[in-house]
Amino acid sequence: MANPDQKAILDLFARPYNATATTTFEVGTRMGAVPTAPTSDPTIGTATTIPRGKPFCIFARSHRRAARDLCSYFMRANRPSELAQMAGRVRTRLNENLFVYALSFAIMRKPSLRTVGIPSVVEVFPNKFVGQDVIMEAQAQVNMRPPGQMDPIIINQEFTGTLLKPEHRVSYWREDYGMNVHHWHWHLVFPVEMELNRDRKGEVFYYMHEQMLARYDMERLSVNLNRVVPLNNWRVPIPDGYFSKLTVNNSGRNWGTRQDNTLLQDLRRDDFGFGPIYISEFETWYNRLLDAIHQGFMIDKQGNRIPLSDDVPYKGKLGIEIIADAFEADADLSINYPFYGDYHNLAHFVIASAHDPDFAHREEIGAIGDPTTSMRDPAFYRLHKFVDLLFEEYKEQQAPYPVNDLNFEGIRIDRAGVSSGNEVNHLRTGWNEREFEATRGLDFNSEVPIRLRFTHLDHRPFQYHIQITNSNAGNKDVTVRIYLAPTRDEKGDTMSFMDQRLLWAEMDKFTVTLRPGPNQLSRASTESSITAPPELTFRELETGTLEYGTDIASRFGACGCGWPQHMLVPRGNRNGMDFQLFFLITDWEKDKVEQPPNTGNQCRNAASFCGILDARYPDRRPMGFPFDRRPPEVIGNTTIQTAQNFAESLGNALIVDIKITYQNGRLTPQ
Ligand code: CUO
Repeated sequence: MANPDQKAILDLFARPYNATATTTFEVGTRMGAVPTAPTSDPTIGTATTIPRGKPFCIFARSHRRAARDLCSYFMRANRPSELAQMAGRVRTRLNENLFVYALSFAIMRKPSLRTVGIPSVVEVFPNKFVGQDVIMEAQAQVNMRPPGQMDPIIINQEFTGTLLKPEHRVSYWREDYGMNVHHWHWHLVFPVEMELNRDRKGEVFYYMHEQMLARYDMERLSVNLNRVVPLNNWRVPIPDGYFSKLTVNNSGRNWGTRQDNTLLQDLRRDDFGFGPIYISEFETWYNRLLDAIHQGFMIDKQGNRIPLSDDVPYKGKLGIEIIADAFEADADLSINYPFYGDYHNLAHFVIASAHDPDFAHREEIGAIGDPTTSMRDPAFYRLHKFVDLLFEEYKEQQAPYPVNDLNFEGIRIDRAGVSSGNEVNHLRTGWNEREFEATRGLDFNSEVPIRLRFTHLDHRPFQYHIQITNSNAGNKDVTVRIYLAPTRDEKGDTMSFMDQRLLWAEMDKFTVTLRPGPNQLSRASTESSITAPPELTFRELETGTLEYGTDIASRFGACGCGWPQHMLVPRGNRNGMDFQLFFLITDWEKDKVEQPPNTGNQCRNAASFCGILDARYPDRRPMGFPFDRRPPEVIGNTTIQTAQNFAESLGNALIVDIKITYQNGRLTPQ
């Protein structure tokens, strides 16, 4: 049985819509300036300004302020039981999504509260993962079937559209529950304007989203789609519409939809506290950011020049971090928020409101407005590709890494590869299933579990094998970095270094000690530096034999943030698609980071994408190293034109050709 604290907390996550209240609604100003009028309960500040039943959108500044107020209130609790009491007192007056966000935030942030687990968001808000038809079918089963006879409800991968639209070929990826869970958690642990300045937050924003795009493009190439096109012209319509079929609450109210060929328009959503925000302002902000990149400095509010460089940090920050804080944007961290604007956050909002930019039709915003659902919309990737273009423009201004930063004297990779069962350098993908229960997230009573069965891509587990010779006299601590990219472009041609550069997806990164002489390393795919164990369900948390005081986060990987393990490998194709694995060994002496004492043991899963809670990002190199920059023109006698040249010119790197074969059916064991 769960401990009493866990039970009390789970009760707060269950049936989020099953409470009634009225809330006040306040109008803000341009850029979503925060409401200032006091609310009836000063302890929770502006938290009650978001009405119940409406979307909660961290991309809107007024909602971020509401979240900050509520989180500060919850953070006063010192024990889960105290948190449960405090949260229980205010719950009925708060927007359901805001409430769950702030409750999760406090449990994640405060070590003394981390003795309880957070149930999977799939079970808290099933309506953000399955369509209204599924919820109605569940309701029908509850009403009509005798108890004990409920079948799992199958979530059809075609539920939002058909293959008539080419973009739908990757909907299984965009609409994967695990990807969307990851994105919700990522924004929960790297929040904007929440009074916590996580180590290298802006750079993680750049890197995690850049990696998402690399993986999306790998998936697109697997299904014969071209790589995603950046949304660089807001004056022409967006060809691809999106109809999520999801609901924003339990009364069947839909997220806003976007028709094909919708033109983005100036924003006047006073329901979110926005005055007019013009498309032309985004162009101005973007041009200012681009100017800064090309001039090598940004301008702060006093008119000072703030230099941008990834080699020489400014007040401890790399240039990529300074740009990302201004571009994401975080008003508390931006070097000059009024000047560089709120580009990325508000861009989510402009796309989310394209169908009703002035709220004339009283339509809800689209799914791209909530991190729990935004990865479903094809426009999300077009927007983020555009965001990434700017970051890449900056990265291209940086000098190539000097060769002595890339090579590693005395360390040589002799051989490397992967094995899966008895197959070598051949990975296989197919379909698998996972069930969740929707019972507690839905607003009707059922004595038997309502099971949702999701189909998802998966792969056979595999092992990396690396043979390394250490010709130094003593032991060497090293970092092993492993990336994956497709070998060929859309035309079937081998890619140049610069073309393939943006497709390298991190697969793993770990430290190990090499003895002098030959070393044979093996590492399981399940240990990846980007993935996290699945979130815990209500049932697992309820029936777990967790003792009071156990740190659930460190024992069970309940931290949530992390790429889903089942999406680690891209789909590939039926004939066996060519990919390359890139292995690089670097010196831990140059990579290591001094951590604050007695911290850093919690939530280490997926550290590459999610950092470590309460600790510094555990790798000193710029994120994406070495592919974040253009390569040196020449290494030794080799002119660097491809990643193959690059690896061959460094003894401590190796490229291995592999195939990924997709089987259109259930993933079979070895
Ligand atoms: Cu994760 Cu735009 O930042 O969605």
